Amino acid sequence: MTMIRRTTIASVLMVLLSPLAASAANTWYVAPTGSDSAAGTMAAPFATWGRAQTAAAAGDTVYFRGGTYKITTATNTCNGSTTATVDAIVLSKSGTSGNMINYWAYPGETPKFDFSGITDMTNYNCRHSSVRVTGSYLYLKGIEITGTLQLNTDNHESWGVYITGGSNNKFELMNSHHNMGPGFFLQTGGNNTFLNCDSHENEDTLTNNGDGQSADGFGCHPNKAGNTGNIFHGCRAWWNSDDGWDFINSQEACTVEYSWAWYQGYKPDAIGPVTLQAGNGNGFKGGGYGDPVGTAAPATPPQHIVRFNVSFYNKANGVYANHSPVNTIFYNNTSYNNGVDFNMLGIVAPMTDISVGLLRNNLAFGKTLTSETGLGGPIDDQYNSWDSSLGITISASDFQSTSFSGPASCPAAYSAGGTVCVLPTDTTSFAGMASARQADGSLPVLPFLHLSSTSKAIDKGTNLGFPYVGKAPDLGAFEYGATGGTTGTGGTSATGGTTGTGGATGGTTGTGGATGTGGATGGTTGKGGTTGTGGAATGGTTGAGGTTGTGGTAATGSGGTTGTGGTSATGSGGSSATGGASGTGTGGTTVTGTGGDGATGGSTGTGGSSSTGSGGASTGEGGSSSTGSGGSSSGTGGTDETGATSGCSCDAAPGTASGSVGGLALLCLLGLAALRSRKRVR
Ligand SMILES: [Ca+2]
Ligand SMILES: [Ca+2]
Ligand SMILES: [Ca+2]
Repeated sequence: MTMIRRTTIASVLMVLLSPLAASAANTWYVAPTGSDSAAGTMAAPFATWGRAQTAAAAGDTVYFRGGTYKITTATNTCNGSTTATVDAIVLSKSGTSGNMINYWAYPGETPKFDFSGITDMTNYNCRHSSVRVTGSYLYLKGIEITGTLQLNTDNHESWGVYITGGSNNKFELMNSHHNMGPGFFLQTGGNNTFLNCDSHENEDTLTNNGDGQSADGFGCHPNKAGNTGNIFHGCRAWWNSDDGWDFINSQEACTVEYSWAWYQGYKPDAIGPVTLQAGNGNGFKGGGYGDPVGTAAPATPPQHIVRFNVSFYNKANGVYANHSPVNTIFYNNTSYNNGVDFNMLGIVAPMTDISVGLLRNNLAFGKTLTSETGLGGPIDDQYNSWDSSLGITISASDFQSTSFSGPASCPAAYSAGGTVCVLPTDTTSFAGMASARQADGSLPVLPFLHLSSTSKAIDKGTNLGFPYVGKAPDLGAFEYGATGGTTGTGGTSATGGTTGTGGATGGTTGTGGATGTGGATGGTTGKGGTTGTGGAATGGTTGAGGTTGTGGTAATGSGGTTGTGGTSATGSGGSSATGGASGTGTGGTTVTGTGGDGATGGSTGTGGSSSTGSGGASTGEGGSSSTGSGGSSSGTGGTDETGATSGCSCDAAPGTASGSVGGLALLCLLGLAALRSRKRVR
């Protein structure tokens, strides 16, 4: 009797809400022990990524359980060619804006995809791409990629994660290593975000122009006009045979920020380190088109952005203009003990050497500080540590620590799919720079290359529009006294929007803008957060536009890299928030919360609209004792995770339930759940 009644109610709901039912997100599971003929549930997971892709629709989440997925076949064959390309996994199905397809590690577990078993010489004796991304609006998180092979010497590199057409994708906490080619390589596509990813110990041993010549940590080479907005934030590249980051032959600009690179140009896992002659060995390569200028150069070459990065102990250059014909933008980088710390070699077609680079607030120390800066050309070089007008000479005492050493040994020599040498638990090797990330995925906070309290680099920079502490920005990547590190709080909870109602009909507890905090009130070590994504603004954590949702509560600012806590900050609530009206209530509108001393927190929070209520999209600037900004983030109220990162230009996470649609969808989901539970019992 009870069952009949439930069924009836569910059926009625389904009929009434059927136009919305299709949008209800599903969750799928994949496990090394699964089966592709299973239902894809937690209890009966799929076995392969491909099967999960077939099942997943826009808005769905696929969870990969921990363990090793040993891949031995590709989706195509070389067809007799030794130079064709075979793809092991092709992600060709797209999500949509606001409804990405999520491919995520199951929380707390590490799914490892190992491609070193694709050794069949009959079918696969050509180039390999392990995870090829042609789809858009995909969100990959927490997945380990390893073992991409080269099987002959007829080619350049193979590729770990290879983006050839996909746009608006997000790659977070991905770990790509021991591939015979770059860990990540973007060839075509725009607005792809790489957040907190690691790429290390990659070596293209069999590349036809020399062992190690092309295995970069991260390659960004968008080859189509309009492929803008590709960005790397909070990533690390170490011990790759070629370069950490390489932007050669790009039609549009790429950005790398708050990222670290070291030990490039050496053979992975070989103690010494052991030089690879063919491996270039640069930390950050800022563009260029080869020498002589290659045919790939567009009429107006893009200006790549390289800022707030740390580069050290790379074989060749820490920061390198790499024959760019225009001024790459180099701001606030720290470069230490590389062959040359800043090499600004540019070129004018066809092959006249010049000096390029828009350089501000950079900090060089150890070995050769700069080179190729006096060849003429457009170079614009001021407020850097080597600028004689600053009157300073940097020494070790300007840093909390410059102590660095490689590992004493590795468990195994390099091989594709081999063993990582320096584990996250090792806080000694590499000055701890390869050690575990913080809980939110941001980089660890360590004394290495942070400024000492008496550092001559403090306040020697010029204001470039980024948050800073004290009288002026410091030189280098780590602002002294910037607190908050990774999770700075901006001002004291600046509130954006007080009485905004999100969504009139439906939705549950929509929150517009969720307790954002920008700037910081104190880091763990009281040291500046270079990588602080303070106030990774969460714009509504659980569905926006609820009936009683408050629009734009507590704007989220970003402690950001140099965000400082507004100790005496007084967050002021938003004003004139307007409630939702019939499904399009905006929550937390037009709020200008002030957080922190002179910091502003939260503005323009909208909580929930009829379908995609965004709440608390706030541009909180908060929290620096002087001008630390609390976050320039646009929190979307409908997001289930984060509204937007701040301090960085990272993509916002996808929105899910929102406004009235969210409510209806939830009801519908309940109906679906009821139906599914019965179905699976069968
Ligand atoms: Ca190279
Ligand atoms: Ca390279
Ligand atoms: Ca300062």
